[in-house]
Amino acid sequence: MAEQLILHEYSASGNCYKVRLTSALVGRRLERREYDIMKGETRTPEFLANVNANGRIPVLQVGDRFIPESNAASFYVAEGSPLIPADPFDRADMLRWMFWEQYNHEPNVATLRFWMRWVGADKLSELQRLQMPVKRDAGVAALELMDRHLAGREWFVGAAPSLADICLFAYTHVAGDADFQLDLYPNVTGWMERIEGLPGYVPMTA
Ligand SMILES: N[C@@H](CCC(=O)N[C@@H](CS)C(=O)NCC(=O)O)C(=O)O
Repeated sequence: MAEQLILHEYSASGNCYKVRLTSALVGRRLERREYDIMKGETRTPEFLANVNANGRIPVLQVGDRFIPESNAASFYVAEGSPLIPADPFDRADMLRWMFWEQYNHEPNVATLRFWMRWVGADKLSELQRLQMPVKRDAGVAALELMDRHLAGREWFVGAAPSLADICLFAYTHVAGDADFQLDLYPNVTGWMERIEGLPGYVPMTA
């Protein structure tokens, strides 16, 4: 019998969507447990002691073990599927894009989305207000780089969809929530349509 997978999550989070979309694409069942991050439900002593000492979701529970970090959790779910390239160079290149996503894309695009749509402009701290233009420039640079990379290719790595595409899709397709103009990046929008056409695709709201 396949092991039980439980996703500890907040469904509006793109990081959590990565794990859900991966599991839908590879046909692995996930049980879902919802936490309201706006109420600090991932910061309780119980959560910190038993689920993730880092106080964040997503966390994938595999039996009685826990994997925090969206890209690591998605990797676990995708292991053995065509989303993980067999070729060592392509596999490393996939990881390159997943690390890049966490350093250059998510801290800018996702953070701005959270600040603008969840926290609200009037509730931002002085520091957050100062950081907004820096994050916007960095987010635009990330989207531009993606658009250039996708010129003349269908997927981020090699000739087939990989986990890199899924991890990059999660916050790219909702970048409009943070007022990024996705229509400026035609290669990115074409790529997003290809992901939405993959067998098993589920939208973020599913
Ligand atoms: N690098 C982590 C980031 C996780 C993260 O920032 N999670 C946010 C939601 S997207 C969270 O749990 N926020 C609640 C909190 O920090 O209290 C990942 O990729 O999973």
